[in-house]
Amino acid sequence: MKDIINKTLESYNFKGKYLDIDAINKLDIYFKSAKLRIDLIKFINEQAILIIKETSAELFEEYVELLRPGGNAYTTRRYAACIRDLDYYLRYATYSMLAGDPSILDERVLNGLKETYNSLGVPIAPTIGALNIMKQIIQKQVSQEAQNIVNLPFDHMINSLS
Ligand code: CYC
Repeated sequence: MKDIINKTLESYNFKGKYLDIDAINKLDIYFKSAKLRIDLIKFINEQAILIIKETSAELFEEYVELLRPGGNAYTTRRYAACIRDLDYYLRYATYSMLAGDPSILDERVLNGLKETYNSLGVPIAPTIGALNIMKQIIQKQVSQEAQNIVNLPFDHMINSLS
């Protein structure tokens, strides 16, 4: 799991260089956004259950067939797995928002996920749909500045599954 600080230091250490102005500027922006990131993830943590509820409601409204016999979220076990997956996405997204880096998502969520989903018949398009819905639900409730922070993990997960 990496954040923007250790990723930058690792790269400059590897080159054996002092941090240059690019690195300093990047870290300066990151440190200045610290309070915003903390407030944002605090807000998301408090709203997590509602965000997941709303995401699943919109997802199953858009893809009703998932809940019908033959659908991937049909049966309580699969429905619960789907809600659990939504919770994973949201929780790891908050870690990544705090870190300012998406590598946490690669390591903990995305590596091998597409293959697992394909082998279990979990449809990718509605999963991407759910990530977009979740992103928008959060975007609607936060400032413009916070929206940029929210974009990073969701766009990263969406791109990785696409
Ligand atoms: C299953 N989701 C799974 C499985 C994994 C994950 C590994 C297979 C094992 C299991 O059932 O638990 C995902 N596991 C993760 C992730 C992490 C992890 C992300 C990182 C922390 O440890 N079905 C739908 C919807 C979608 C869905 C579109 C919800 C968005 O129709 C999800 N995932 C879904 C379902 C299953 C699943 C239904 C069970 C599939 C089955 O067993 O038939």
